Amino acid sequence: MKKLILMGRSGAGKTTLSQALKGEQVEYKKTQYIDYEDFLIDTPGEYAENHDLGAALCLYAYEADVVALLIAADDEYSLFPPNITCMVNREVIGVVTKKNKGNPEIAERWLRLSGCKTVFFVDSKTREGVEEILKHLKNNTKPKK
Ligand SMILES: Nc1nc2c(ncn2[C@@H]2O[C@H](COP(=O)(O)OP(=O)(O)OP(=O)(O)O)[C@@H](O)[C@H]2O)c(=O)[nH]1
Ligand SMILES: [Mg+2]
Repeated sequence: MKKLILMGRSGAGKTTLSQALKGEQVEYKKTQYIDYEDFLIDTPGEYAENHDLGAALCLYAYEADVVALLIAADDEYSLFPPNITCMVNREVIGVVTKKNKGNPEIAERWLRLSGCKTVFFVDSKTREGVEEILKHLKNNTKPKK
């Protein structure tokens, strides 16, 4: 199983997605610090929202095999600049959360503009699309050390 780090603004749905990926009950819990457990690294949205803290996210990316950039379908803007994925030498996937709300196509376009080649659509509350991400993490073979 590849290790995944979740990045995105506060409220994008990182913690809810991590609960769904782990098969836990979905319940609101504000992320106060970088939460490093089993195959998931959950980060507080403030790290993506603040330029200086954003540098820490780049460093944490090296602790993971795959980086996920999250945008909710009902977000009004994207925090991620074009081609930001080149900041890390890890696979970067895009995840559109809250896929049954707002405009998932626009969120997908923002993620692709930022450099994500693969984009998943999820609703972590109903678990739609969650299995596809798990399959993606299981299918990829880990690079040899
Ligand atoms: N319907 C729906 N609601 C979601 C989904 N993901 C998250 N939410 C809701 O959005 C709110 C914020 O979700 P969180 O998972 O706490 O967001 P976060 O990105 O971890 O936020 P920070 O910890 O502040 O960085 C919660 O009320 C969730 O229930 C989703 O896929 N579908
Ligand atoms: Mg959180």
